[in-house]
Amino acid sequence: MKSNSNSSLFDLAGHTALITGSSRGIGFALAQGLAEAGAKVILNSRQPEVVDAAVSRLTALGLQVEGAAFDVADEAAVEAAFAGFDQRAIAIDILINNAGIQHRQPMVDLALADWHRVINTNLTAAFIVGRAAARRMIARQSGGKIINIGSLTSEAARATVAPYTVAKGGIKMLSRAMAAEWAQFNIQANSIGPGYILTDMNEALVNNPTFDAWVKSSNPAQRWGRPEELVGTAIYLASNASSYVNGQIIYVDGGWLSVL
Ligand code: GCO
Repeated sequence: MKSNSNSSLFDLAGHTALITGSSRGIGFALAQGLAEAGAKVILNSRQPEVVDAAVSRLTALGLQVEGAAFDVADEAAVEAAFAGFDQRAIAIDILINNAGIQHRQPMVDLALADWHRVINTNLTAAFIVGRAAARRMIARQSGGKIINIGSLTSEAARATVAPYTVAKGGIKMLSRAMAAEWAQFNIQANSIGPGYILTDMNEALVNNPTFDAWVKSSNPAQRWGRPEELVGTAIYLASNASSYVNGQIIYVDGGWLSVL
C-alpha cells in the first residue's frame, strides 16, 4: 500500500477501508477506530436501515464514514457492491472481513443447512469479498491490506460451535493463502484472533454465570475483552507499520492461548 509522503507509521489518512459486518460489536468498534486513525470507512451489514443507523452514530462524531448494505455471502451482491464502488471511483485499499454469525448446537444434532449457513457467512464470504477487493488492488498496482477476523477457535475447539470453529480455522489459513498469492502485489493479508469479547453475539454467554466464570478463570487477564481493545491491532495491520507482515494471526485474548 503506497504510503502518503508525510504520513506517520500508523496514520490511515488517504486510505479507504471496507469493514464487513460493522453495524455493531467488533466490526463497529473497528470502523470507529480506523476512522479515528484517519481512514474513510465504509460500514456494511445486510440491512440498509441497520447500516444507516451505524453510519449516523459515527457521522455524529465527525468521522468520515458511509454505508454499503449487501450480503457478504451472496457473490452477486458482493460483485454489485464493488461495481458500485468502481462507478464512484472508491478505491478500497483496506478490507476487514469481520462479518460472522454463531450457531451453538452439538454436531450430532446439527442440520447441514446450519453448517453451510455458518461456513458461508464466516469463511466463504471472506473469500468472495477478498477476491473482489484484491482484483482491484492488483489492477490499481496500489497494494492493500486484508485483515480477516478469526477467533480463539482458529486455534482450539470449543464443544457445540463446530461450524464456527471450522470456519475460523479456515480464516487463519485463508489469510496465509492470500499472502501466498497476493504478497507479490504488495498486499498484506493477516488475521486477528479475538478472545472472548463483550459483544451482542456473546450476550447469552456473558449472562451465563458458569460461562462467565470459565472465561474469567481461563485467561490470565481474568476478564472479558472489550471490542475497542482490538482497534490497535487492526490499525497496526491496516497501516504501513506492518508492510512486511504476511499470513500472521495476532491473538488479542488476554493471554488465553499462551498459558496453561
Ligand atoms: C462461543 C463464542 C466464541 C467467541 C470467540 C472466541 O460460543 O464460544 O461465540 O466463538 O465469540 O470466537 O474467540
